[in-house]
Amino acid sequence: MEELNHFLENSREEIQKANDLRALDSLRVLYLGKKGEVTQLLKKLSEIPENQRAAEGKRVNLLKNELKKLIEARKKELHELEIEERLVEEKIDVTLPGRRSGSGGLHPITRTIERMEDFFVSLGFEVVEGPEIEDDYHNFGALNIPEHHPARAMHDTFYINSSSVLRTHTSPVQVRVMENRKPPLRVICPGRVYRCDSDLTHSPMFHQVEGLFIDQRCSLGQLKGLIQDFLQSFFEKEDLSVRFRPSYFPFTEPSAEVDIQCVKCSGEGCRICSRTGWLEVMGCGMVNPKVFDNCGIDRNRFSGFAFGMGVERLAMLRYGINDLRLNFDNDLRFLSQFS
Ligand code: 2NL
Repeated sequence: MEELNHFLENSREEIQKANDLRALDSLRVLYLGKKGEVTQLLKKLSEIPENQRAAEGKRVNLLKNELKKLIEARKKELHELEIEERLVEEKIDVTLPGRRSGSGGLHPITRTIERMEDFFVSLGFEVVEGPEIEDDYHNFGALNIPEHHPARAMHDTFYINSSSVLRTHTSPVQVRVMENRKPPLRVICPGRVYRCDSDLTHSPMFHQVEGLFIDQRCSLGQLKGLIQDFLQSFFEKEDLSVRFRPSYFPFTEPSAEVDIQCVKCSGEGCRICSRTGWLEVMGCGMVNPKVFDNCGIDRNRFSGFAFGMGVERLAMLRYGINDLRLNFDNDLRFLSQFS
């Protein structure tokens, strides 16, 4: 009897010491399992003299039930402890501000294109897009760019095969519009263009926005007014100075390049404008009648003007981006400044 009491006290301590359900279950197996100590005791009852057997059996059964109770109680305790621990561990402060998922923004080039489109759309222009792989005729021939013109040279144009190129400007989109529709026409053509040229200020892929206006009587004065309004709106400066310098493009006659007063030094002269006070921002002109002939528009009934600009250059001037490559690196440290 003393032995059994001793065993019970020992077990009680061990059960109390069990720190998790797995340790507790090991004890249960040790005491009450098939080969457990109490089970062994019950088996050994047969070796006890018959007159003591009933009393001894009762004691072992009591022990067994007591152990069962102790283990159940400890199990409950451990369960409760575990719940308490989890409550502490998983406690959330619902008054803390949430972690917001960052929202992206539009790329500065996209934003610039949309800004340009918005201006012209507000004046009744329609945005038109076209293929980036063009045939030689739509990219060059129809635009009166002769066979020997430097723009056709191998070093400027990515050739896909002898007659297909990556478009070097978005003008072929407008050629297709002229071929397929009847004037009056007002279209604005944004998109990717490609030139085999890569250095600090040239990227083999860049973006252009070109515009075309065709009606019965179009004047250079209308073109100048439209371009000046656009640039003053784009740079948000009502009194921005704009000047037109005579130039040459095969597809326009007369042609002009457009300068604005330097956005950095306001014309004082600085590094950005090479001390001239002026920045070249686009080209334009009256559509060359030869282009009308090529595209099936009656040169005697209609006249038109066109213009083109590089998006990267205008985006960089507007946002103060000082390295062309930033536009193509997709570095979030740069991009997140535009969201
Ligand atoms: C520039 C100059 C220009 C055009 C583009 C054009 C298109 C057709 C007919 C006539 Cl279909 N002209 N486009 C005209 C003058 C200038 O772009 O410096 N672009 C970046």
